Amino acid sequence: MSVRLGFIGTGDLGADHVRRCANIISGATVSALYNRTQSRAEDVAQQFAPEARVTATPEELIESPLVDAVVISSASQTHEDLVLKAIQAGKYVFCEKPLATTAEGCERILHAESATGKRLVQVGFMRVYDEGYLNLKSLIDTKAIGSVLMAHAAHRNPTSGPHYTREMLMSETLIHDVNTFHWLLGESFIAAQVLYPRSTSKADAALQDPQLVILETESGVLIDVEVFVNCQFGYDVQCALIGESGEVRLPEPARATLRQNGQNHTAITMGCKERFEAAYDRELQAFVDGVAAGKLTGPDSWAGYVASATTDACIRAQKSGKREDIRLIPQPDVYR
Ligand code: ISE
Repeated sequence: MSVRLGFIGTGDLGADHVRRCANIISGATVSALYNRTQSRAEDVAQQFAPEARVTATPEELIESPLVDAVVISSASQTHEDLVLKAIQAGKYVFCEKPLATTAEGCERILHAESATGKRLVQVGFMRVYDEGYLNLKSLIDTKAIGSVLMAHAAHRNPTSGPHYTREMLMSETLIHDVNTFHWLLGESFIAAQVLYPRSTSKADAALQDPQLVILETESGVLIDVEVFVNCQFGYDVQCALIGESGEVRLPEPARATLRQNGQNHTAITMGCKERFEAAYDRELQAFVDGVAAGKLTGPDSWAGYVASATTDACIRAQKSGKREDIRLIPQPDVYR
């Protein structure tokens, strides 16, 4: 039987998720849509799922008997409330990152979900489904480079748009790298520091773009991440880990090289939807399969909490200019 999905938020990424669940994911049906601007939800329904019901409120969608599971891609500030409502309704929920805008918000979700005795939430950290990252993970897990000592990463976007704030560099962008290292290394972080290189003239000076984040893990691995959201040239994600007996490096996405006019070109993707297209397909397939089996397997609320507790510390470090400690609450049993 097909899993009937209700989508809250049908903006750019939300509409893309509707498209993939209607056309690509097996075992799923798009049964309901909600968007703050209703006409947008109607257009997306028209395009990909004409049979789906467009609801007047997100609550109506969550409570609808037509919906088995909820997919949230609305604005980050709405996530916590909507996830809590889905948990209250006893429904599985896929929520785009961040799980909540603060670690305290994530804690409220951890409490509500763990009180039900089972996992209901999957967080949209799509990189853990990317083939290149999965390759890194298996090399690290099989100790191909021995114990990891340090890592270098870069997270670049071509442009950020006028709405982007200094804090969002941490809570919306860096958060992916934080979750990636949490998953790759299987450990959390104890401290964060933020350094400011010379700012680009191609973004508002108040953004202070780019920034360099230093994270320290529980076992002492040091990680530097360049976050640069107005690099101009592409959506570019880099990651290398150095161990006692070697280095592992994230491969570039497979793209043919073009030799022409005395040059050798390889295209760089320009956005996350293109760079991580296959990973988005796999994460939603995993969610639908998890709902059908009654057991979710993707990134859980604990991963969402660790990521937000860490980016909260980075935001404190942006302001203080100091090394900020990261302290986590005990991990509830349901996430072990
Ligand atoms: C956006 O929300 C994403 O999730 C992208 O992956 C990230 O690169 C971008 O900086 C965020 O704004």
